Amino acid sequence: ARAFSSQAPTGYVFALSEEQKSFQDLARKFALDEIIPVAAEHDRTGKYPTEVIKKAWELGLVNTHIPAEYGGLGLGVLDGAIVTEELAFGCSGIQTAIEANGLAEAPLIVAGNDEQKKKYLGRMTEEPLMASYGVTEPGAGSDVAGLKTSAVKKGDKWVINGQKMWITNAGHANWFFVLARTDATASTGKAFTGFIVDADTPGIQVGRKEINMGQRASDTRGVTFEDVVVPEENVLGSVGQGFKIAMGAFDITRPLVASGAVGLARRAMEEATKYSLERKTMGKEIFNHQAVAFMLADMAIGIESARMMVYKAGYMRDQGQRNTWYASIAKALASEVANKTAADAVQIFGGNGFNTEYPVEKLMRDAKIFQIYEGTSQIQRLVISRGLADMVKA
Ligand code: CS8
Ligand code: FAD
Repeated sequence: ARAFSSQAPTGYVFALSEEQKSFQDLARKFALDEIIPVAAEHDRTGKYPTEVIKKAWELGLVNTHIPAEYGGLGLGVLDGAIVTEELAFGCSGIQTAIEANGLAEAPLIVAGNDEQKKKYLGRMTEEPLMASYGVTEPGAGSDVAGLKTSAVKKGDKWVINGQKMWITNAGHANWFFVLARTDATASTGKAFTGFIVDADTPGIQVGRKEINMGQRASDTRGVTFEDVVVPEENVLGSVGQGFKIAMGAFDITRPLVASGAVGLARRAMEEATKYSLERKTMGKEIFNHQAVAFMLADMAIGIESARMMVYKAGYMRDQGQRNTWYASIAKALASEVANKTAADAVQIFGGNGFNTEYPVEKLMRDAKIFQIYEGTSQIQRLVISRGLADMVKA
């Protein structure tokens, strides 16, 4: 029997491993040296951060969860969350561009066969390429089952027609994951199929870069598919399985999106704390007005709790446990913490907070999307409340 020792953890383990700490240090240094100096400029111009992504790719900070047999580092979701928090601390627009690769790759990790993984994940580790996850459409975002893009089998090929909207990295993608309806009458769980589609396939038209409120370094576009021919070998999993594959991807990426929100919130908290220790009113630093100090304390409460949920949701996925419910809790919580923290940081900066010369107005604009993409806060609550009903029924 194992001897009980105070060194041997018997319950929850809250410590990061040495490897996790070294990734955290690497990503933190990268954010400070390479992201923060250029973030405001990318925000202002909307220029895609190709150079930053290339450098991050060289250091292994992109595509972190591609398995080792396909050339990646094979990091877990929790490991990825540690990296993502640091990148988002630097700029969540640049972090989203990087993480959208992880989202495009997730359906392949969930359901791809060896050939598909070798071909499409392998190339991501050989060159700094981008990829996109194409599910949302102009008429269907929250209601994935309402999407209209269709794929019809013709001989040994599939022909895709339809329109996708809000696709991150679309203007730079080498390939797309595309979810399309393949059965007009089957139930949701059997009606859709996931495809890997090379971006240079004839019939694909990528729209203009959308001008968004925040995360302006990231590239978001509509994509039209007109008689796009895809070979049978690019069907992911089996025909009809696509909805579950697309949802399964979120089990990996919602904790990571939540982690991005934590990183943004931590940046806002640090900026606001520094500022509050310098700015004086009524004869003292505003930090020493309790109304201000308590706003900062609330930021810490939110950030520490949200990070715990991120780590738990990531850890569960890494252990092979179903984490959908926890991923939704992490995503809903972290995105709300990010929005409250960024708005309060602007408040603490006063008039300066409203000005583009200071860093916090960008954080407030960047924060909003965390409550919308990868499932809105309402959709997370739908998942969470349905889970509650299932628990009571079980
Ligand atoms: O439609 C679902 C939903 O999640 N909607 C939100 C959509 C969303 O999150 N979109 C994000 C797009 S990507 C994006 O924004 C990128 S942001 C930029 C990059 C950022 C950096 C990473 C829903 C509303 C939750 C559910 O829809 P319903 O139509 O009610 O379907 P259900 O009845 O729940 O499910 C149908 C079948 O699917 C199975 N299912 C559901 N969830 C899962 C998971 N894994 C596996 N299978 C799943 N998680 C479910 O069990 C049903 O199967 P049956 O066999 O029919 O019983
Ligand atoms: P709608 O679904 O029309 O929702 C409108 C409002 O109604 C929301 O407040 C919503 O919460 C609420 N609502 C809807 N249904 C319900 C319900 N059943 N109960 C309660 N409230 C409800 N998608 C991709 O596929 N790939 C990407 O890479 C990608 N990147 C994105 C990047 C950006 C910058 C943006 C803006 C979006 C991106 N998206 C992407 C799409 C994103 O996931 C959707 O915008 C999001 O899921 C919401 O869908 P919608 O915009 O159609 O809103």
